[in-house]
Amino acid sequence: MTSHERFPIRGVIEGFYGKPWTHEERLDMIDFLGKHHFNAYFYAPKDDPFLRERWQEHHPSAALAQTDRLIRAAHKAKLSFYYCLSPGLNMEYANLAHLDILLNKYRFMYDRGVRHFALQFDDIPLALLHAADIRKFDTLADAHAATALRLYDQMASWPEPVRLVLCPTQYAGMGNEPYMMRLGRLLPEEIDLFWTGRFVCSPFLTEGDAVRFREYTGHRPLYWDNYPVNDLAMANELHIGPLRNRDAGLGMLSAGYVANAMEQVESSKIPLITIADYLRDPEGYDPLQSWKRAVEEVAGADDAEAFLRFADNVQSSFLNETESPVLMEHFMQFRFHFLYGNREQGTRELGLLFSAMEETAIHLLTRMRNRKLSAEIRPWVEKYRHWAKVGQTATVLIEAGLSGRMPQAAFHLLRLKRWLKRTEKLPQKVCGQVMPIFIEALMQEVKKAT
Ligand code: LOG
Repeated sequence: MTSHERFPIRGVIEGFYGKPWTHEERLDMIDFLGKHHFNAYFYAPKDDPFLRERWQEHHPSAALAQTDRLIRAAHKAKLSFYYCLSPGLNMEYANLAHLDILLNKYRFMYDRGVRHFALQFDDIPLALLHAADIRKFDTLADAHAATALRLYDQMASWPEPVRLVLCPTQYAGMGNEPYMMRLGRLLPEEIDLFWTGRFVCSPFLTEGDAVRFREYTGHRPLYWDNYPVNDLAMANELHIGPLRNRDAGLGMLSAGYVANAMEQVESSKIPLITIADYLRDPEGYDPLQSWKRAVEEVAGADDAEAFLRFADNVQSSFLNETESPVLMEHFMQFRFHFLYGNREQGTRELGLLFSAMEETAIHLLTRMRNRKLSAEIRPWVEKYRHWAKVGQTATVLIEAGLSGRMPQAAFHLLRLKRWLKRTEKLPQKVCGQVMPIFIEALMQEVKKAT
């Protein structure tokens, strides 16, 4: 094998569905990436119509002035600025006029200083759509390869060298799907192929899979990791936990690693710092240690403790199923006290726990220094505050029950049910099943007692 830099491409892609980042947010992110060991920013918001739905049209001139500033900022930060077009919704691959429009659109950005381009065919049908294409090409892979090769060939005549990256239509799997194998075989290795691993959101990325991908396709994968992105079906999750379960050896086995970020740009910085740590030193990477440092940096040293208390309850994702480990531990202890120890003391501690939870929520909502972060996480903190209220009501119910004050207990039971209803109406994922299970256990005790 030829010598190879570890993770040659270390990027972030603005590649989510939803409201694209603003110009200011992009400038801030580019600055952040430059300071954190990344070397590429991929401009690919799914909802910029001039990249995808209306790919044949020119960008409006107001947007272009901003793009110029982004390109300059990226280069100043030593990042490659990747301009990414997604023509596949309606492109006729056999149509030379379409190919010219596409080439001219890239050329337009080349003239503004861009040297890195992506051609994206994700999230389109796997079948050819136009009659002319069906006549000309055997398969979709042939059409995609022909398009990429023609573009690349013409780009080669431009004064300065450029890079081209392709996102296949079947970007998840093993790499041995007929489409992927054929595409890989038809394209030279220098055109990198994006790959999200076995799944769209892959719980693990392994060395074995990377080796096999190369055997099947002839390309080292360019990882498109769908973390921390939280669009579409994941919109109720806030992905602020650390990167996990990416093998240490991927650096030498891949063309690079690109993280798809969240619409919540400030919150994205937390997982992105852990990703930068992983990319810098995959063997030494320690998710929890890296996470704590990331939170300290983004939330600020004064607010890090409160943020981490909250974030412990908002980390479940396809990377990590464990939710609310600290809260869970408290509940286990409470059960011990309740069954075998000092019930009053156990209940008192439970009360303190839920007051601290509410205090943490209020702190983050009103006093956190990073106001942008505070605003982005608000819906999840609100849900957390609601769980605190549920917990507090549950605690006074337990106290009333223990001291035999049955009318009060009945009253607090009603209040508990009301808070529970309000809380369950909030769709944000916070505390996972840990709070519901605690309340369910309490309800069963109540049933036994009445
Ligand atoms: C899209 C991506 C989206 C992500 C997560 C790729 C290559 N494309 O299923 O834009 O943010 O999933 O929902 C995708 O992953 N398609």
